[in-house]
Formats: sequence, C-alpha cells, structure tokens
Amino acid sequence: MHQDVGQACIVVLTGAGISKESGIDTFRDEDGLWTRYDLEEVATIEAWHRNKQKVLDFYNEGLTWFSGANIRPNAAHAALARLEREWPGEVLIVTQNIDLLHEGAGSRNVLHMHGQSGKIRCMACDTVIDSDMRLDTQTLCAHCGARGQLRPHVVWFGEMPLRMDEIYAALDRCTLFLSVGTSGMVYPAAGFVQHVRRHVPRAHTAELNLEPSDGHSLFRERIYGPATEVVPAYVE
Ligand code: BV8
Repeated sequence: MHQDVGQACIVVLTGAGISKESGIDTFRDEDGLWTRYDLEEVATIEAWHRNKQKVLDFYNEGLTWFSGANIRPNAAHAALARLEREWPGEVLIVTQNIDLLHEGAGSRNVLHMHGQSGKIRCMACDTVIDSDMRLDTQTLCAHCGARGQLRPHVVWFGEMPLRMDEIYAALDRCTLFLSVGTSGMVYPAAGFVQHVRRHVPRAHTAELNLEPSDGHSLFRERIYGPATEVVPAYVE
C-alpha cells in the first residue's frame, strides 16, 4: 500500500556530532569526553553505587558545558527544525544527546532517549524535576525527603534508555531513517538502522556524519562532512 506523504514519518537519530559545532565536545573523538574521563567511573549505575560524589562531580562540571552563552543551536539543528515545520508528515528527532539545542532551534517533536540536562531524578521515589542545581550526597529530595538520592536524569550505561516503545513504533512506520552525528557505537541506538532494514524494508536509510560510523555499511545513502554543511543541504 502506497503511503501518502501525509502519513510518511521521518525519524532522525542524532548524536553528539550534531552539537560539536555548537561548542559541545563529543565522546569518542580524539578530543572527546571519554578521553578525559573513564565512563566506567562516571556514567554507569555501578559507578553511582560505588562513588556517588565522583559521579555527581562529573555531572556538576557537565552543567557548565551547556550553559555557556556561546552554546547555541547551529545550522544543522535549524535545518531539522525547518524539516519538522515544512514536512507534511511527522518528523521525530530521537536524540542521544542531553543538550537542549534541538529545542533551542525550534524542534518540538524531540525524544531524549538518554535523558536530558536540566532535569534531576530521585532514586528513592523516581520523581523527575526540572532543575539544574548542583548535586551532592547530602541534597534532600523535595518530594520524599530522601537524602543523597538525587541524580541527573541521564541514562547511564547498563540502564534502559527512555521511551523505547515509542521509538520502535516510530521506526516501524518511518519512510526515512536519518542518522546524524553519531559513531554508531552505543546500543540500542546503534541498532536502529538494522531494525528499520529488517522491519521496514521499503524505508530509505541515510547516514550524515563527519566520517563513517561503526554501522556505515548498513545505510543505503552515506554523506560525509560537517553537520552544519551536510544536514542543511540534505534537508533542502
Ligand atoms: C542498555 C549518558 C539494556 C551520559 C550515554 C557489548 C556490546 C554491545 C552493547 C553493549 C555491550 N556491553 C554493554 C552494552 C550496552 C551498552 C553499550 O552499547 N555499550 C557500548 C559502549 C558497547 N548500552 C547501554 O548500556 C544502554 N543501555 O543497553 O540497556 C538494558 C536492558 C534491560 C535492562 C536494563 C538495561 C545505555 C546507553 C546510554 C549510555 N549513556 N550517555 C551522558 O550523555 O552524559 S551514551 C553516550 O554515547 C552519549 O549519550 C552519546 O550520545 C552516546 C553515543 O555517542 P555519540 O553521540 O555517537 O557520540 P560519539 O562521540 O561516540 O560520536 C560522535 C560522532 O560525531 C562521531 O562519529 C564523529 O565522527 C561525529 N562528528 C564529530 N564532529 C562532527 C560529527 N558529525 C558531524 N559534524 C561534526 N562537526
């Protein structure tokens, strides 16, 4: 059955590479975050149970990375926001990033599968609140009063990413799966292209990245270059 364009759904997976030209470091490039921090020490649930303060220090320092006055959406974020405005069907951005640059560019249909900055969560009562306060092991939860149970609302390694059912439902109805600025090394996000190939064989798949990702051969179309150049050109 031919889907009319109005039903056509575009799913765009983004990673740290789309925010690089806005001044936010990626994770695995030669100047990336994981070259300065051991992810096992600061971004796993085991690290939280082993040394909460170390995890919170990493998070507190991270707050400064997004808050700089010069950290603004770039032309790639703007192009995806325009795509959402002008495309007659649905456009869903599934981002692995915790920054809010997609929203800053005007995108409204954004799903942060690895959590997002500006929110904290209580491990005792699971309440999620908007806050970019600095956290320490003595901070009390305003909802349940638990001490030292507040953590960033970020998905650590070994934790289930957020809203996976919604993501797979969107992938199952997409006509285009676009992957932008991700190394394709972290699952389940890295497996989305394979999911589309298997479940939606008619969908087109394209990778827009600075260099070939881990899963580059799985994409029908591959365009390489800085996101601020290749994404606006692709959206055109
Ligand atoms: C889960 C939060 C299951 C912190 C993050 C062995 C094999 C396979 C899988 C696993 C395994 N062992 C464990 C796993 C699972 C694990 C995983 O995949 N590990 C990898 C490392 C092997 N995954 C998980 O644990 C996930 N959970 O599987 O749960 C489960 C089931 C049941 C019950 C419970 C659990 C959770 C993963 C989420 C982890 N949290 N971040 C934070 O963000 O502060 S992941 C972290 O990596 C970030 O979120 C980041 O977004 C994500 C992916 O990285 P990228 O965004 O791709 O960034 P990267 O630096 O890697 O690449 C940047 C790219 O941009 C490069 O390609 C570069 O070329 C490009 N680029 C650079 N500049 C530009 C550019 N492109 C365009 N323009 C430019 N200018």
